[in-house]
Amino acid sequence: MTSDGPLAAKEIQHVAAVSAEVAEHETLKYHLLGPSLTKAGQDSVDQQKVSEIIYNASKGSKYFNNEEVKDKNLTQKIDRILSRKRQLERIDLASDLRRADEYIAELELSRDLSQTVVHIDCDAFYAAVEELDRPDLKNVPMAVGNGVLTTCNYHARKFGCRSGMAGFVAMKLCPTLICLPLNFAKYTAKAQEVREILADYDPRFESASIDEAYMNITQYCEDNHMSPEDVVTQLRKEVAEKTKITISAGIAANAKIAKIASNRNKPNGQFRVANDRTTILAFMRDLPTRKVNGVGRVFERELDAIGVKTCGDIYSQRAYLSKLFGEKAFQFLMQCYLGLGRTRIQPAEEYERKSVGTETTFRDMSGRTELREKLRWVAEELEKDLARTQFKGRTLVLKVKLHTYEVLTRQVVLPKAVHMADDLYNFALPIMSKLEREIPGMKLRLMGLRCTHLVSMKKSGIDFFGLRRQNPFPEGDPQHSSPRRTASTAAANEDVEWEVWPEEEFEAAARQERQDEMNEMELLSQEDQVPSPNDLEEANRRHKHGREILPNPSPKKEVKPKVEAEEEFWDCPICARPQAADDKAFNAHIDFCLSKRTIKEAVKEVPGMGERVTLTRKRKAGTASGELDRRKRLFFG
Ligand code: TTP
Ligand code: MG
Repeated sequence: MTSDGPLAAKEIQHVAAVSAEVAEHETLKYHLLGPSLTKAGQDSVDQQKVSEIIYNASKGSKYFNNEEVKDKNLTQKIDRILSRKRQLERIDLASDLRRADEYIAELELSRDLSQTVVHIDCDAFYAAVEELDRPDLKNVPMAVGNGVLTTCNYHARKFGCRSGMAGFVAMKLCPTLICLPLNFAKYTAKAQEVREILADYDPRFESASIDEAYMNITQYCEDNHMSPEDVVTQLRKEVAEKTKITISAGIAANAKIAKIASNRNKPNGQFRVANDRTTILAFMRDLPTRKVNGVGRVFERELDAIGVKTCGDIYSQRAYLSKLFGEKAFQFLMQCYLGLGRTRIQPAEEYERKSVGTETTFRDMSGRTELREKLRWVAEELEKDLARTQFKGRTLVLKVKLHTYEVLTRQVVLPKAVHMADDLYNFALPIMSKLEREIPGMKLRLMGLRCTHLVSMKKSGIDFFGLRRQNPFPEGDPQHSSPRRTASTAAANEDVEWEVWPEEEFEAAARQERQDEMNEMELLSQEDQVPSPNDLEEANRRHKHGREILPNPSPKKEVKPKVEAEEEFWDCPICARPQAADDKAFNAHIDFCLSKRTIKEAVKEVPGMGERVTLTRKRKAGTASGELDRRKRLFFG
């Protein structure tokens, strides 16, 4: 060792410490860029500069400190993932590799290229609606929302402003930004005008939020002898003429790709990914993972750490994914790599809900009376939500966020299904009191109540297996949480595990991540000022807004033939289940049953796959049969 050896070692240590700090701040700065980093209209923005401004503007705030803690935790989690990966690299993963390849083969069998799915999304929606009343704001940077921006027009986006950003940060990026207050009634009315036009193209379109929807235009193209591009051009033109706002659209073989594609030519544009396997694989290959609905900020960083930056990178890591991220993530990622997604599009109200809940954020609150008043208010909100969705809950979950940002949830199984505010309050109160005893002087900044194990209050119907649903959850049966699950259980069928499609779960998780970030941002914007009750009310409405489910309007252009007869059913000769007495639907069902059998036989013939098929039947989601069952829903809705 030379004489300056010890010094060099110290220097190295110092440099390492500094670079670790720099790296830490880099990830934090990236984190601070916010939930809507992938929003359209920001290609020319210098994100480095934006992140510096956000960093400096929020430094020292409670929000900043919390983000710093979250970022450190994530960095530690990533270190654990990497060390696990290093361990795995030393062992033989041949069986995992084979399993992944078999899964790919199986997914390929489920690939459905027969449908044309469109995702439409209004451009800068709230801002566009406001501009109709204030045309003078069309050509200047403008945003909607005061404490936190809900959106901004494309001029403002060039400065780095975007939804989910604290207003005072946005003003630093663009000092001339004009911020308008929210007016939900106007946005809801305009959304309804758009939806009325969509119903003419696909009466069974699926609203995904206030300004976006999925449609299946296969039938429309066929009936009108038009190409998908022409149909969508016509639809966009019609929306622009009648509602005076513009929409963008993505056209693809499934919902996942259509959603990614609708962002490609925003604003006022459309993009099609052809229904062709090679085109789809090429499209996914270079796509950054974050562009997929369901990959949020956290998952993006975890994937990046193991070298997965694009969906194409997933393939080379396929043997590790299940062990590093779990089976569901493995399935979801393989589907992303292959560009597979659901083709079933249905009115949002037909989805079975797993839970109904509400939560509210506020400035630090403590004290027996205040917390009880807040709990009462939350219970009343939940009663409204349950009434609208027509559910009662058998389990009640209380969620609180402490002033330290720690989130706690506690749940109770109820002796009966409840939906009234009094009951909700009375059952939640003991849980909250227990928390108060555990945490003396408990100070909260968020409180929420959620009902799970839902019991439907709706009338019965026929499910797509042809099984008649008679309000299937006897109130004393907490096991069966949704009509879908009971239908599955009652069917006692080997293929019924179709209901959990991993993308749904990942999309829900990413949505939750965005909402949590929006809440945090809101609190940051309130740190220096006392929000009025109005501000709080507005914030709570904003969180809910857009996820309200309204029935689809009826089509105006033509009355489509009724698909189902009211009370008559025919038995399917293959599966023996009753089906709606309608020629077309009945034939489609028989085709489906036959094709299912053919595919099963084909799968069995692939060497080494017979065993796999048996295994996958036990698995919850993403199986070939699962996809077919989904397709079947398309026929029967
Ligand atoms: P988006 O479609 O996400 O955004 P946008 O329509 O404003 O812009 P783009 O052109 O990129 O589609 O959301 C639709 C509306 O929902 C948006 O105008 C405001 C509201 N919104 C919120 O209230 N909170 C949010 O976090 C986001 C993202 C949107
Ligand atoms: Mg939009």
